[in-house]
Amino acid sequence: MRLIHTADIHLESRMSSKFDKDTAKERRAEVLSTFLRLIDYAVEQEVSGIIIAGDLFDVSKVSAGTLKSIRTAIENNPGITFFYLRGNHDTEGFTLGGEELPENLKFFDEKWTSYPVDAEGRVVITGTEAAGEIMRYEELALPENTINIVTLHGQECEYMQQGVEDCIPLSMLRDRGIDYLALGHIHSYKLAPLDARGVYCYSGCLEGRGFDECGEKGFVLLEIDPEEGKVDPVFIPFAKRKLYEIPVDISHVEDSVAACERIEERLKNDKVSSQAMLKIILNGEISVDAEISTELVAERLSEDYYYVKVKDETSPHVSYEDYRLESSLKGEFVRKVYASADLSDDMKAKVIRCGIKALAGEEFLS
Ligand SMILES: [Mn+2]
Repeated sequence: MRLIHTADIHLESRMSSKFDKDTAKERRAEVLSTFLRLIDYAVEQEVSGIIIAGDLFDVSKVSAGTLKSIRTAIENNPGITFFYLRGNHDTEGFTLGGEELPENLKFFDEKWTSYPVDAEGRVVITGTEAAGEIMRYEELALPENTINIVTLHGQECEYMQQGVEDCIPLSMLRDRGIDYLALGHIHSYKLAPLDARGVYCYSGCLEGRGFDECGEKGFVLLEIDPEEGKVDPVFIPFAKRKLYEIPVDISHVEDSVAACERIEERLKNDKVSSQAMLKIILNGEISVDAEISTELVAERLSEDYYYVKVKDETSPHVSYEDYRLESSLKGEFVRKVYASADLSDDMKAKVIRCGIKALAGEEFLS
């Protein structure tokens, strides 16, 4: 038997502070599309159930279009049961509007609720939406002889802690008969032992929604053998796009074109897909005379990659020796700043970089 464990899809997430308007809009459609593709995958792999361990939605008001797409996908696949545990970002979601809910959509509430997955009841999914309440852990009672999957949404902690929202105290879940603890809330995949019998796992999100969610994203496929009493979790990378934050050292580079070449070389070496979303951090020491435009670099790289953002974290380097004998105004300026006792070396370099640009008649930028 197969189950899927997913979480933190965050449908309809605005992402407006992360990307430009058009990219955010396209990304919202991609997140929904990937979730629907997950259901197609479940059909192909003959998966019996999909556990959604919280944060299916990101906003309190879900658009009718998104709700309808999800409802239809659930209704069209009666062979798959959807176990939907609401997280801190979810709202009433489907229950709004008073329409009858699909039979293959199961909810959890404040109390522990259990659902058998197979007809014989050998595999049972149990969950509560009140992960932060200590009482819930004291009440948990699971049979010894079934495969017990428990789902919760919150932050793993060793002990119950004050001030941690939706704290999941692992110490209270050990030796309670759990085979697989399907968690949501943390957006990166993590699988670790719980006790001698079981493991706990965060599936992570399905798609990265910003550069704080870089790397491989996907879900967990559970291969379950009820005869042997075995649960085998496998992480399946599934995101349409990967996000990367890549620091590139552009020391001694003099212009934007050369900077692009250095970056492209790095991206080719790292085998970064043209479908990726990239945040390039320029670092290293560059000459105060160098002319590097982050806008131009981003624009050029956008020809080859889906989305590129460039941040300049280089530090200016001044070869004072070059200016020592220069009789121009520029030489005089550099020598004056260099001789200043009140400025740090870094500040001197920054002042010189601005001054040289101003003397060249350019905008005073930084
Ligand atoms: Mn989340």
